[in-house]
Order: sequence, then structure tokens, then C-alpha cells
Amino acid sequence: MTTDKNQIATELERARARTALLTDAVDDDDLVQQHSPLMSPLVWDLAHVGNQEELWLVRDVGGRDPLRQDIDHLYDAFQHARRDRPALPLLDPAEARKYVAQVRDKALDVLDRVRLDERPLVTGGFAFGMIVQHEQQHDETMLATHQLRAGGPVLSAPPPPAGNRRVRGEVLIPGGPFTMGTDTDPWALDNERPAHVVDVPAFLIDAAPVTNAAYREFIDAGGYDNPDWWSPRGWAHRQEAGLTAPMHWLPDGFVRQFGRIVPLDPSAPVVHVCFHEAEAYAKWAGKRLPTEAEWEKAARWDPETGRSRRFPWGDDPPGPEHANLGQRHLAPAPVGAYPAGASPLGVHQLIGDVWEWTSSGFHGHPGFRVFPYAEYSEVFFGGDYKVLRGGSFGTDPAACRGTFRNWDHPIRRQIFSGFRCARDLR
Ligand code: AVJ
Ligand code: FE
Repeated sequence: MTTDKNQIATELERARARTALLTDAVDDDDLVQQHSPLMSPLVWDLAHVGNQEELWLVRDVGGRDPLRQDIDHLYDAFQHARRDRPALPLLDPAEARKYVAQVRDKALDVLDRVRLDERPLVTGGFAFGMIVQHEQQHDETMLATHQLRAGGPVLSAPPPPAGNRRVRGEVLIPGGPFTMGTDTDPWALDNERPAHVVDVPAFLIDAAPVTNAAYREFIDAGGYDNPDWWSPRGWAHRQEAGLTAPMHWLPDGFVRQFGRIVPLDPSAPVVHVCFHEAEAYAKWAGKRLPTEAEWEKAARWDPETGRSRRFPWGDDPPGPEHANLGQRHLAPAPVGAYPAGASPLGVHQLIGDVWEWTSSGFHGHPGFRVFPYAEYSEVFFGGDYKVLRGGSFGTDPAACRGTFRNWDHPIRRQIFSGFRCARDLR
């Protein structure tokens, strides 16, 4: 993204302002509580963000002495499952805030003194970019925790911009090779690399994500009661979990959004569905989910030059006119709200609004190399994960681009997950 130290400091500051917003919005009791066994207490995310920053920027890049080596194990995500974290002797809210501030002071001092061409870890500001993205990713996770907490609203934001009914139907993506992944984006994470050519046969992709109204038709047609639409595994999960609608939907067309009960917007993308629900809807609609390569080709391939771009609209960073990102709004925007963010072929809202499930499992790109640590991506390759693309309204622009890859278990839906469909050309 940038090798400019002032810009790096600004990005670190922006991430911290968001963390503060999410953790100052509730009182201390609320911070240490667990709102769902799927999530950490917010105070764990807070200190974990500081601990990762200490490990990478203060100790590794800076070569400085540890501030709190004694707490490393508490904030190692691999040592304790989320459901077990509330019982740990965690830093209390005041200690956690003090800790992250102390780490940040040292990290900024390291940034001041480091040479950004010294070694691969810092080239292009990578380690700093990794830590910015890590904090923003946890901020999105904390936003999902906010969506799960009981009680009244504590977050607010203006509603997203209005939609445009004319965005509908499918777009033909011509067959042929395109470049997937990147070698040149300085802040791209290891799983986005390297750039490699993939031949993608022609296919059709929905011009927009599947809306609440379209998903409602699936429900009204008995979609949740007909095993024909579901994979065997999906049906077993639907039965066991008692799924009947997306998470947070209420009777009579209402939905719970961050402590407010509001009418569902029929023209906004459906959110809080799991992979199995997305797959069942697609089959019912006579379609399928796109593969990850199809999604990325639709998002990045420029038919005029044959080049792959950073975003559907080009290489410019996302502005408010392009996409619903960065928690500027607390809901997905209606379809057609971002004409300036469409791809050259007319595919809308690939970036922002909702993470989009793909049919692909999570694997390394051909030629993948761990960088800088196996626990970010590699240990998840080949596991029970499906890839999601494009980012949501809760994803910061710093952690979102056409190559960015997210992944989760196919049953998860507390994340801001939706989908669009694709179809073979026949
Ligand atoms: C890429 C969103 C799946 O939250 O588990 C945060 C990001 N990695 N800390 C996650 C991450 C380490 C990761 N996801
Ligand atoms: Fe983390």
C-alpha cells in the first residue's frame, strides 16, 4: 500500500480510533462478558490486537525487549478456543487499554527509526500493513460481536445510499485466461500471492448480490423444507441447527440490526447466511455459487487491456462512491447504490456490503510461500473452510481489495456473509 511513514502512522491511528469506538461504546461489564460462544469477549480482542502488534512490530521489527511476555499465551488464538477465553485471567479493561497504548508508543518509535528496505518483513511497510489489517479484521469481528449482543443500540451511523432498480440480471464473463492473485501489492497477505494465470471458461454471474426479497421467495417457496435444494451435509446442518431464515431475522419482515429492530430492506443484499444456505438458494434458483477464480475474474479482469486490476472500478483506492466499506453504515446498501463501483462489464457491489460465499475451499495459490508466519493462512489450507470474497460494510478499505481472501466454516453466519449466484453458459 505505502512506504510513506506518515501514511503508515495514519493507518495505524485510523485502526486504533475504530477499536476505541467499538470498545468505548459499552461499559466494562459488557467488555468482559461473552455475548456468544462463537465470539471472544471484546476485551480479549482488544488486548490480542496489542499483543500481535507487540510481537511483530516491537519485538521482531524493532528488536526491542518484550513489554509483557507473561501474557503472550493468553492472547495466542491457537492456545484457547473462543468459548474458553472468558475464563482466562485476562487483562481487565483498564489494563488492556493501558497495554495497547504502551505497545503503540513503542511501535511508532520503531516506525520512526526503521529502514523500510532493510529486510523482506518491512519492505513496502509490510509488517506495519499486516498489523493495520490485523487490527481492522478484529474490528470487524468485534462489530459482529456487537451484532450478537443483547440490549439496546450503542452504535449509530447514517443509512446507506439509495439503490437503483435497474441493476439486475446476469452478466456474461467471456472465457479465457486472467491473472489471479498479486506479486505487486505491497500489503497483500501471503495467501493472495503469487500472481498466476488461470483459464476460466465463460460463465454468467449475477449483476448484484442476492437480495432479501429474492431470498424471501426461496423461504416462501418452502426452500428450508425441501432437501432437494441442499447438499446432504447442508441438509443435516439445517435440521440439526433448526435453520428457517437468515440469522437475526424476526417474524413479519423485521430484522435486528445492532440492537435496533427495523424492517428488512427488500432490495438490500441478504446477510448472515451460512454457506449451506447460499448453496441451497443457488440450486433452487437453477444456478450455483461462483468459484473463487470466477469471482476474482469478474472483479478484476479488464476486458479492454486483459489486465487484472486492484478493484472492479480500477486501481484507485475505495472511496465512499465506490463501495459500502469501513463501517460508515451499519447495514448492506440496496442493490444499485454504487454505480461508480461497478466492473467494466457491469457487475455491481463485488466490493463491500456483504462477504460473498464462493464454492471453493481454502488452498494456497500455486507457488504459495508462507510469509511471514504459517498460522495466518497455511495452517487453514485444506481444512473445512470455504472462501469468501469482497468484504462487507464492516470491512475497512485497508483490509479489502480484489485479491483479498477470507475463509470460514460452511456453517458460520454470525459474520457479515451473503452471496451472489453464477451459472454455466449453455
Ligand atoms: C481471515 C478473518 C479468517 O479472524 O480468523 C485475525 C483473520 N487472523 N487474526 C480470522 C485473523 C488472525 C482471520 N480471518
Ligand atoms: Fe488475530
